[in-house]
Amino acid sequence: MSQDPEHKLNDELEVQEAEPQLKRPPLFKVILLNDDFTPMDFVVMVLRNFFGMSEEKATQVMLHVHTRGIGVCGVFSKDVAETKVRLVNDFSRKHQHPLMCTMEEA
Ligand code: TYC
Repeated sequence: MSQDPEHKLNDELEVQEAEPQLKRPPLFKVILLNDDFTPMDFVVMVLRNFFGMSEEKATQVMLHVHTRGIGVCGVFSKDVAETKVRLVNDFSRKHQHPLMCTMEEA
């Protein structure tokens, strides 16, 4: 048997265990901001079309944003949140409304 430390037998090898993979991927809140110009109907339409809300839920969220200044449209993975923010902002600009959608880590 070799005495060379580089050639240990298998049962003598030290094995470093992998760190447990416990971290879940971060989630992001997609947020709508109030402004004085975007029509309420347009905001309700955005919430229905981009966030799958019912008319009732969309109206409730729109009124929350209108009165409180800010509100959450939903919580998503980073990729999905980024895409929703971009689609909503592009859609608002296309219709010449200043509606602002943004995101923050949940
Ligand atoms: N404040 C707007 C108005 O009075 C309505 C509005 C609601 C705009 C929510 C943006 O995210 C918003 N027409």
